[in-house]
Amino acid sequence: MTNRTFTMIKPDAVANGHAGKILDHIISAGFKVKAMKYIHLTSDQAGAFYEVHKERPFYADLVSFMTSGPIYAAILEKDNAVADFRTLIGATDPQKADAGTIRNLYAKSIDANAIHGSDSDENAAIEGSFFFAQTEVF
Ligand code: 3AN
Repeated sequence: MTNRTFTMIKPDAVANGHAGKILDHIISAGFKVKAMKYIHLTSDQAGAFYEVHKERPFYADLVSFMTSGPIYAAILEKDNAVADFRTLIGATDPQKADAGTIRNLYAKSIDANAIHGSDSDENAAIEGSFFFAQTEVF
């Protein structure tokens, strides 16, 4: 079934000049960009986006990292989008990410891990609508 996922190319990857290569990797794997924006999150926005992690010890560092520079946020479409995209990006910890995955190629640490991918269809819809109005999705 064709469906959607949500991604962010994170501040580390943008600052390191990897955003173009990562986007090419995503499109070459068969994902279509349905919406995209270049945005520098405020602390309030990043805090709200990661609300589910509020009690985790890394929450403050995560919010601080995600506001350290601009990101690309995007809605992507493909058959089996959520699972296939998680496979494409690799494990959260780049040391554990399979060879050839985006995190294996472009991420340095578990907190600065280059890219986000939704973990369920439900969260993909929630996260996509956090960033985009329906009129911005094509
Ligand atoms: P994923 O992005 O792989 O779904 P989540 O949802 O468990 O991972 O975590 C959200 C983000 O929080 C991760 N992308 C990573 O940047 C950060 N994070 C997760 N676990 C840790 C950790 N143990 N230490 C530091 N940052 C973490």
